[in-house]
Amino acid sequence: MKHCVIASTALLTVSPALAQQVVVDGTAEAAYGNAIFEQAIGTGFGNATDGFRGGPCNGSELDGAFGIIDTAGGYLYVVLAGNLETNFNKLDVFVDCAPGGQNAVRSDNPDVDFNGLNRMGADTVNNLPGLKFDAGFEADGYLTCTIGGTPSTLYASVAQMLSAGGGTGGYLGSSVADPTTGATLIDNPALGVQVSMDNSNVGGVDGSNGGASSGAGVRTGIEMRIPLALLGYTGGPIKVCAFINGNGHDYASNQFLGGLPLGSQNLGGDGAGGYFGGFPAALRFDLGQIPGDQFFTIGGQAPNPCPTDLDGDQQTGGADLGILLGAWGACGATCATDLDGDGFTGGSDLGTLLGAWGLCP
Ligand SMILES: [Ca+2]
Ligand SMILES: [Ca+2]
Ligand SMILES: [Ca+2]
Ligand SMILES: [Ca+2]
Repeated sequence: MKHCVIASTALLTVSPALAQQVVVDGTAEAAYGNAIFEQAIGTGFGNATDGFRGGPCNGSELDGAFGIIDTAGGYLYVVLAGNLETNFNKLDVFVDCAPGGQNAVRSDNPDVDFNGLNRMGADTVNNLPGLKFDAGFEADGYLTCTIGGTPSTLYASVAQMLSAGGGTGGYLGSSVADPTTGATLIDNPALGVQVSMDNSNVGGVDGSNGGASSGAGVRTGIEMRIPLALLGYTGGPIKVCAFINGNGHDYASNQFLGGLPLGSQNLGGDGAGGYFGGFPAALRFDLGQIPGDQFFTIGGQAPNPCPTDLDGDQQTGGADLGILLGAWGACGATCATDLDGDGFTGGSDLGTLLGAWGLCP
């Protein structure tokens, strides 16, 4: 049993008006700051080139990870930048945010997504291993989503991952086009969870299947908002392991956040591209045996060092001033120009911008 509170690490500072700066629409707004992790290898599950926000998408890639722990508002926000092919491939997301949990996935967790979580777990009857995480990563919660059909529809489920198995979980629902943002949105008010998909990215990594490639610059993909209370959050940084998986949660791609080493092709079921299928123990690889961390950590990063750089060119200047003046007044949904978080873009924000004029620190 380990404890995920790391007292020496400062949490990301968030403004009280964060909810006005972050909308679950599939885009990492400025409030997310820089990517925590950027993908470095080409996808083995198809380079996405279609460019439709909510329509069909022909590839799956995970280009970058963004996250915010909003302790004031009570939510974890995560953006997994990239694409999810509209063929019902899966995005599997594991969250380590509390003491205990599962370093080796069990097969007696809640039955969600056609028992897909437990399909990845160990087979205790026949003594076969399941999916195992890096040392020190003990998942407490699980979220999976998948997209397909006509029109393209997103589906998602969540589950607890308790040290001794059991727990609760269930289906979150299917997406509708959000009337405000146009995003593909699943809103589950009973649990407080929202999941959105923006599949418009055509940049990021290529389809070189393990070759050197960069996910830098992509800020659209799957965005989720999960109540910290639902996660059993106990404070400190939160670790996330996310990867693209096959239809039946039984054939892992090479798109992991944090990433796999250069040259890595799809892990499949055995870690080397082979397939087992069946139930459970469809995945039998140990991420602890693969170099590097196949997870990323939210919290403990420095806050955005240059929030006044609204156009991302590493300096605060005339273009940023223009953006701020153009947004003058009550804040819209994605209000990066509301630098003091009071819900308005106004004089105090202008003063902050002018005071930061010049190159970013
Ligand atoms: Ca967003
Ligand atoms: Ca844990
Ligand atoms: Ca791409
Ligand atoms: Ca590893």
